Amino acid sequence: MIRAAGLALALALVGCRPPLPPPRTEAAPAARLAAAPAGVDVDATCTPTGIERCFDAVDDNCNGVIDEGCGLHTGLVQFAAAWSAPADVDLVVSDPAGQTPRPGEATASGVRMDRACSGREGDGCHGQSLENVFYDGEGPPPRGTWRVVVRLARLDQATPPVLVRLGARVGGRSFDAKVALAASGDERAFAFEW
Ligand SMILES: [Ca+2]
Ligand SMILES: [Ca+2]
Repeated sequence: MIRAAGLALALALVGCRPPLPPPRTEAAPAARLAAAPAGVDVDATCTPTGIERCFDAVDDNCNGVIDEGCGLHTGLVQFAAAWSAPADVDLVVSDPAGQTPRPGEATASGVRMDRACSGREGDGCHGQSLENVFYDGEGPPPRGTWRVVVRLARLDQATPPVLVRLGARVGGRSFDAKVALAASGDERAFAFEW
C-alpha cells in the first residue's frame, strides 16, 4: 500500500513537471541527391542481398561501404562505377572545391582515384572494370556539392548500350543508380549535397 502510494506520488510529480524543451541536436543534415539525369532512378534505400560481392559498385551487405574486402580503397565518401562491356568508361568526380582526382594524383582535399579501367587487355583491371574514387584526407570529408559524371569515353567493340552501375556513399548514405550509355561521349551527370 505504501509502495503504491509512493508510485502515485511520483507519477503526480512527473505529471506536474513543466514539459522539457526539445533536446538540442547538432546532427548534420543528411546527404541528399541534388541532381540526377532524366529517366534515371537513384535508389537511396539499401536492401541487403547477402555477402559483399566485388567489383559491382553495389553495397550488397548494406554496411555503408561499397565493395569492401575487394582490394579497393574505401572512405567516408566513395563513388564507384562498374561495367562489364569491353568499353572505356570514365568516372569523373568533382569535390566541393571543384577539383577532380586523377589516377595517382589526389585533390587538395584528399580525394583519390585508385583504378582507371579502359575495358582493354592490360589495363590492370583483369576484366572487372570498375573505377573508384574515395576520400582519403584527414578529418571529415569536405561539405558541399559533389558532382559525378559517368561517361562513355570509347564504345570500342562493345555492343551498345553499355550498362554502368554507379554506387555512391556520401554523408553516411548510400545511393545506387544504373545508367545506359549508347555512344562514345555519352554521359550522365549527378550531384550530391552534403
Ligand atoms: Ca558493403
Ligand atoms: Ca559489392
